Amino acid sequence: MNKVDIEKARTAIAKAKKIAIVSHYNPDGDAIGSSLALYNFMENEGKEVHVIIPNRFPDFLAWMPGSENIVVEQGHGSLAKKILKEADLLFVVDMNAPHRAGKALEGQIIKSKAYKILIDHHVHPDIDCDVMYSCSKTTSASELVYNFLYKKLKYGKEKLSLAIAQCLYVGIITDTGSLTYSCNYAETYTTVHQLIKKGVDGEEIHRLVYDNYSESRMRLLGLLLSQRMKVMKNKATSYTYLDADDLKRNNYKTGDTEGFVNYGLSMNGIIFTAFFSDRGDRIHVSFRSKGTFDVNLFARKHFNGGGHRNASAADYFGKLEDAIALFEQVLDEYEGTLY
Ligand SMILES: [Mn+2]
Repeated sequence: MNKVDIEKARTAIAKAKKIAIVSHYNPDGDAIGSSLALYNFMENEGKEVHVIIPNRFPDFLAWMPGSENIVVEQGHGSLAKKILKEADLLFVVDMNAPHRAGKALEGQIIKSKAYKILIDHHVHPDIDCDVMYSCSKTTSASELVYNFLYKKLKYGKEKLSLAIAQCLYVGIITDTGSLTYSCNYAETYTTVHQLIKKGVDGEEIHRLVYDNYSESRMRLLGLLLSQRMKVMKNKATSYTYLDADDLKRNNYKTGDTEGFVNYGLSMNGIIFTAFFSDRGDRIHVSFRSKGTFDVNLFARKHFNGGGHRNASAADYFGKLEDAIALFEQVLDEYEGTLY
């Protein structure tokens, strides 16, 4: 963000009366964390503000300050539409293109006459906003919200409430596996230092987020590791999958498989992994890698998806076995780079 953008953002916030904040489909800790941090900030500024997400967020985030007021488009379509129509300022966070907010919200975001500000950490933003704060060399959208408010726009630290700090902290730890990947930035630890100083209890938040799993998640994880993992040591690659029947029999709920993809990468000798899950209307695929193998490029080239160098995702419209077959087949192209 240059000086002009910073001034534009400052003016837009000062003038705004009704603010909407929107984030991506299958919202994760960073989507909810960055949205709610902005929500709590704007509410303290006396604004009328709403967070809109396309579908349900995972239960382990339901303790977060302001989460009780989140509007879920799925099931509350007309309310979401009204809020978006009336908003004079729209924040788009943790997503780089309107379609990431799902079919129903995509058109409404594009058509919205509100002043638009993007705050995101995915590469190649493909969205038309008045102010674009996009930076991929950072842990999370939540860290960017911190930078946006307290470094770029220079709001005083007295405006960093405990609630805001908790939301930002959740976003940072959930997008980095509790600061184990995508986090080699000195600046991140300075930010975390500020959040802890504000009173964030990192140990308690870790328990709330990670030691709060549903029985269905634990059953699915057991099945995944024991029967749904293929390891190709000679290609430094593994993959895991869950078919529609697996999910149904184990009472899958949104968020249950969050982070499952990482298990395929946590073996020695493996630098690339994918996790396929059959969502009925599509196969959702997540990719992870260690080091320089670029899964953003991989997802773009073969699965019409995208994301970051070490973490990306895509939706495959077809059968699970065809998605897996395509994955195995294209691995041959990476002899010499991957293995
Ligand atoms: Mn994120």
